[in-house]
Amino acid sequence: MSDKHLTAGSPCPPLQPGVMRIYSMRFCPFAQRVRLVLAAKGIDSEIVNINTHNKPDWFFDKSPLGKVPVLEKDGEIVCESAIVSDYLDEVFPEPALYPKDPWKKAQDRSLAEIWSKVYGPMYKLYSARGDQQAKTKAFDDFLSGLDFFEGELAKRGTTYFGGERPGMLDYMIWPHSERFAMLTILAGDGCEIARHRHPNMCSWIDRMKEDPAVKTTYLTPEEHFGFVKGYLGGNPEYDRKQ
Ligand SMILES: N[C@@H](CCC(=O)N[C@@H](CS)C(=O)NCC(=O)O)C(=O)O
Repeated sequence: MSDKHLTAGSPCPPLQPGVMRIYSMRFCPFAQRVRLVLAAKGIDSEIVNINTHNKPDWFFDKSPLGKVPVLEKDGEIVCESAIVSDYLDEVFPEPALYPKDPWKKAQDRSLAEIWSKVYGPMYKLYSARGDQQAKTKAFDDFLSGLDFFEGELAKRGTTYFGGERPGMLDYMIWPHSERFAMLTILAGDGCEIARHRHPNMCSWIDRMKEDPAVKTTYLTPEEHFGFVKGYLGGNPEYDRKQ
């Protein structure tokens, strides 16, 4: 399947029986979560990219909220990145991405929700543009959100949130973390995370970049910036290769 993003007017590609299809978008961090889980487990699937600014009408039959990612199989759908990822983990148990202990598993799922304390302010920083006060507030909130994860990693005393290898929580929070390096390009000097405040998170980022699943979905800060710049200007370039 071509990785071109389908827009209004594009026909829906025919679905083959038994094939798992993911509706995705190259720059969507939530769709990237699912693609990371697929890569970590070596799961075969078909990726159909959707232009989320100009969606084909039929996409709303797949995704009532109109959002990617969506998993479709034999005409049935499941949406929401965390739910799709958990489904994949249950059906393809190797390698296990969650702790066996139900309490610890529930805690990791809570942390994946708490991650919005990091990416919420990040999105505000994207849209603050020239408003210095909004920018400072968003960046402070972003750093405070990150403090929580810094403390959690220190408490666990492991390289990854998942232990000695990345687990589900690592893959749920990686896509936004991959975009941290773009913040300086987007919002200017000073908008970067510093090793003196977030030493564990900085080392975690370095180690995650070496993970084979991360490598398969990785985009550079410049590629992310190119998309976000177009998005903020009302003209996101979904298909552009840098
Ligand atoms: N909570 C959803 C968020 C997904 C999401 O926000 N996807 C964006 C792209 S990054 C989207 O499809 N937006 C299109 C729209 O809102 O119309 C998840 O985790 O799957």
